[in-house]
Amino acid sequence: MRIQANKMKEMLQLYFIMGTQNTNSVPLEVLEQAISGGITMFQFREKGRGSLSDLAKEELARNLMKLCKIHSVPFIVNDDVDLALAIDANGVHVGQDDEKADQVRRKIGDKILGVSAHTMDEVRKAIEYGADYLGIGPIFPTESKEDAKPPNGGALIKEIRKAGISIPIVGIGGITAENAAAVMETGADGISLISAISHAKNPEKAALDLKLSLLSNNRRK
Ligand code: TZP
Ligand code: MG
Repeated sequence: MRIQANKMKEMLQLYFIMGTQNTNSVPLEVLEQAISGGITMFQFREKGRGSLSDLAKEELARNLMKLCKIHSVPFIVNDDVDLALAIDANGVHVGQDDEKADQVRRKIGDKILGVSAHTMDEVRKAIEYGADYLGIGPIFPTESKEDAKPPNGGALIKEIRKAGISIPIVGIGGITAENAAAVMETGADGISLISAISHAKNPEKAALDLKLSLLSNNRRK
């Protein structure tokens, strides 16, 4: 059975994304602290300068996933459908330049499918192709993605909601505890981020602060 939208929205609240290239510390330790701080989902995104490949990548994925399993944190693999299937991850996230979402959906069955979208056209296609959630961004400028588009994600989330589309949405790009509430106010169900946790001196505290900023947003609603 495909994941239900309300359950998906819960998982998206504080969605941490990381690969070896995003930290100078030990990835397993950073993830452990992020989990202590209250992240609700994790994406393994091993990509770009300094990233691992092949067996080393798979081994790290397995170790990070084991940690997630112990703490009941869903584990999503970026791009690499074969890896997600090989290790039986909870799902896959693909961008517009990756394998097409309908093809990924056929391969992964009922696992979670996340799709990045930057236009209303891409949003509608992703939904038609079977996305369980959309990643929309960048909301703010980011240094974690070299080929990132100009920030406009906030406007797109508002447009999606204005069109009456209720699919689970997570915002991405330059999100911090200071601006998280503004992202939620556009109509997002959660925030996803790399550096706010992976580059933090204290990743546990960083995750906690993000969590608190979401809670204070809920109180205002
Ligand atoms: N896609 C759009 S922005 C981004 C990705 C993967 C990077 C987000 O990283 P950060 O450090 O939270 O800005
Ligand atoms: Mg991708």
